[in-house]
Amino acid sequence: MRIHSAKYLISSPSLSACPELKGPEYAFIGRSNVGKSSLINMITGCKNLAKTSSVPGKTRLINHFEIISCNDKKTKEINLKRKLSKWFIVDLPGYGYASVSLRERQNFLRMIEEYLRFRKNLNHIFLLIDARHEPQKIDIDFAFNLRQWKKNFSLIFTKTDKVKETAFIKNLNLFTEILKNSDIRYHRIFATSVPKKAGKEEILTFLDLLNNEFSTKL
Ligand SMILES: Nc1nc2c(ncn2[C@@H]2O[C@H](COP(=O)(O)OP(=O)(O)O)[C@@H](O)[C@H]2O)c(=O)[nH]1
Ligand SMILES: [Mg+2]
Repeated sequence: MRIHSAKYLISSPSLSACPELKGPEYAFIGRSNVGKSSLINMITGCKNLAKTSSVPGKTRLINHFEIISCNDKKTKEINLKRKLSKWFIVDLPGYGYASVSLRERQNFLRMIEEYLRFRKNLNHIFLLIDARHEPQKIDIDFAFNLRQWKKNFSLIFTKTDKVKETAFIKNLNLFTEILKNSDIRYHRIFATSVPKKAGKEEILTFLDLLNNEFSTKL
């Protein structure tokens, strides 16, 4: 799959404020600063699509992006229209940012929960985990929530360029072991690095598959 275009659509303070959209939607969720926005930019090939920041806690809204992709790499410009598909990416506020008040954190979580549980065209969730750390309770708790809400999700380990491979594999195994022991099922695992552009093609291929499944569901 090739990205034809990607554009910012809208930022919404709640599920009810989100626009009704036709087409599959994919949410990227994880701790504040885990690399959600950077990853969205890498996948779409648009450097400044989602706002990234070294200061955590910046995203406070549900941010929608509209993506037009083309399935056939060899498609000539003249045939392009027929092969294009429209889908959406959502950049969510990070959970667990300590420097905002407890009340504010709870409000974010409530907003995220409502969105993830009840968004009609949400086709898959990507839970982002920082590859540098051993399993963090807050991430495990979030995976628990996803199971409880009966949501399909995949894991993306981010910032793999910042950790030795042996340490990353250890962290990954510990994490998946905990999920396995708790009977939490996930679809796929991806390892990414934004500076190395690692994981991009794998995620795009998976999204293509999910897009096709979504259209047969209709
Ligand atoms: N080295 C490295 N830094 C990254 C990677 N992904 C994100 N970052 C950095 O981590 C910080 C937070 O990224 P951002 O995408 O804003 O995180 P978000 O809060 O989850 O949206 C920024 O300074 C990014 O440049 C990565 O794969 N490798
Ligand atoms: Mg962000």
